[in-house]
Amino acid sequence: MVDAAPVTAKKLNKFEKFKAEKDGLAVKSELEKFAELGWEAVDETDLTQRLKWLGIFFRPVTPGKFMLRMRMPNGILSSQKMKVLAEVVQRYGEDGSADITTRQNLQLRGIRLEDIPDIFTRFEAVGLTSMQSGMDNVRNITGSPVAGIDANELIDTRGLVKKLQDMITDRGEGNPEFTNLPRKFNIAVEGGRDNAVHAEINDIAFVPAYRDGQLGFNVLVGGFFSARRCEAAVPLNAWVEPNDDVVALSRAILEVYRDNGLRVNRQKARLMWLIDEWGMESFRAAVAEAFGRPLLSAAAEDEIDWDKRDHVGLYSQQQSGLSYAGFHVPVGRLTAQDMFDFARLADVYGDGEIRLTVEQNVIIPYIPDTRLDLLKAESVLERFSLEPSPLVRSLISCTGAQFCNFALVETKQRALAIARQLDATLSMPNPVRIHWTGCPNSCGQPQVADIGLMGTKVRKDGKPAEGVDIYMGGKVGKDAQLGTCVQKGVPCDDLPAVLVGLLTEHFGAQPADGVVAQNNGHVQMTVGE
Ligand code: SRM
Ligand code: SF4
Repeated sequence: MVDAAPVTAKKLNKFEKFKAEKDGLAVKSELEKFAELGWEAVDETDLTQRLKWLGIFFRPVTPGKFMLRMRMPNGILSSQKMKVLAEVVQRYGEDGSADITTRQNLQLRGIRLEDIPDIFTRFEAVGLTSMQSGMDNVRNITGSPVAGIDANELIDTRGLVKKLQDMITDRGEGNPEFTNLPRKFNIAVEGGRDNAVHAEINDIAFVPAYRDGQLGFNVLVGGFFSARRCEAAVPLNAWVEPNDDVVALSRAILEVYRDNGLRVNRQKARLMWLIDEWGMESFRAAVAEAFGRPLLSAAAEDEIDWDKRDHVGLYSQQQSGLSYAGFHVPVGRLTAQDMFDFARLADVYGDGEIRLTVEQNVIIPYIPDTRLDLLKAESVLERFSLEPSPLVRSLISCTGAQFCNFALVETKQRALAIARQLDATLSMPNPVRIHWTGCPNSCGQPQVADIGLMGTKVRKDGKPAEGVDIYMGGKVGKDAQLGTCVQKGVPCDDLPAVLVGLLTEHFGAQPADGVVAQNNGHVQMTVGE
């Protein structure tokens, strides 16, 4: 193995320096004090950085109104948990809302620091945690949103994902073993045939594969997006049984990364940079050593052989007589009332369970088929449709300028307005996956989209304006592939017309009934329509 160059304290980047001075987890014992002091009096690094170790994000865009990022292993929560989260959001009135994230998780908005001790007490009572959900920690661990209910599933990932989270966070208490990684870290465990979790964009991904007739997981490593570089995960050439070995191997990879990952340049600190520096063979050897036994070589092929499903609509479960309902949540945004409504639907129609998807939607499982007609008559479906129009259906958006200080453009509201406008004008043979992301950090995953839109600054009519770079070619599910940038610097005001062109040329869009085609069959759409 190539030794990583010794890093002197002087060479460490500023994040490494403040982490070395005081671990992020240390602020856990100071929350009461911070609550008494008020946010203005909290040390700046504690306020703007270390609190993120507990999932508490200071928002420079809305100072004093924090974002709280939860953990939802495998995207699953109970109606009881959802009600607690809704109550938290409700107390902040108009400032309170929640977003379903691209890692099948929830983020709460409008939170006041003085309420955090009480909020955490309520979380503990129902088994919720926000521990280690930000900064140099492992993010929410994703799994198939239909684990345990999908008739065609290969491995039920729910228990494994929960065990992984418990290991990494010491059951939500905070685990100092893994609070000082060189950078953020993503793990996904796929148990189905359709790669519902976007395995290819995770630092570690487990994908189902048969080895000598036995079902387990092939392991991929190093997938990530950043402003500087985006890479799909590559095979570790390893296979594990679907048991505690998943946890042990993840621990081994995390230890190797923690102890050897590059910490000088933060832009080159994600796992793939270490794999590049060492070469895959040396990396694999180090992982095997940490694992404590030789790694089994990967199965020749994995079992991902379906197109990716979005789970929106009604579907039969593997349990006979039961169905799950996939509700479309426009750009993932929920009010407190919406959260109470989903909790009620889960209690009244299902068995109290709620699931979230990486498409920022909600699934309610275990609905007796005999109750489906009643469910379909619910007025909630006017907001959260089971049959949304094709472009709105597959729309994803990151947070954007409303709350995120990295954002170069407003995303969610604009994304929704344009998609609705296009749905009204075009007839689409199939849904087209449009992903919006407000800046090159790529939280909205434009590289996995049919059409990805990445916020940028442009000039229009000689004046600065909001614009996007356009990505195309993202393929998900079987043989997933990342898309690439095909057009730079399109002003957002011109975007509807540009999208009509792309949708017509590449995705079979036709003018909707009553809309007149112009320009050689293209639907003409003018700015501000
Ligand atoms: Fe992200 C940073 C939001 C998924 C890549 N991301 C941020 C911050 C924390 C920046 C900040 O402090 O403002 C954003 C918080 C804004 C806010 O107020 O909501 C933010 N990221 C999000 C979410 C909420 C987008 C969404 O609307 O769904 C997603 C939360 C997931 C979760 O539940 O934990 C989110 N972020 C992603 C993903 C997608 C994924 O994981 O599939 C990526 C690309 C994949 C990856 O990480 O490899 C992503 N976020 C980033 C990066 C670039 C990382 C890098 O290596 O450079 C940053 C910036 C950073 O870490 O320095 C970032
Ligand atoms: Fe913020 Fe940029 Fe991430 Fe969007 S992509 S949430 S704008 S950091």
